[in-house]
Amino acid sequence: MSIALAACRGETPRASPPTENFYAIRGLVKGVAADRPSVTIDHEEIPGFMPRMEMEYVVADPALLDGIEAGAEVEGTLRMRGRGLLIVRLQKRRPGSAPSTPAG
Ligand SMILES: [Cu+2]
Repeated sequence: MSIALAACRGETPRASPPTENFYAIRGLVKGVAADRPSVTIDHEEIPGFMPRMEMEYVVADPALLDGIEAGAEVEGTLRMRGRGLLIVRLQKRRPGSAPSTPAG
């Protein structure tokens, strides 16, 4: 049994990381928790991924929360790796600015 498993797994020894997907996220900040660090966002629909909802997202770096406070309109990038969600980019939206390109 263990031999069969080993053979199966040994087929391709390359260490491929879990699939990563990136999504643009936009919404209104409801709260910031610098100690986690995380941000709660009432976000717009993320097409093909999530309906509009309010939820807490962990951020990749506490520095991403600099200048972000409740009530701020923000946009950013959400990374989905395996089943882990992480905000890897976050910035305030400037009033009247054109929508940013998805490429960021
Ligand atoms: Cu969500």
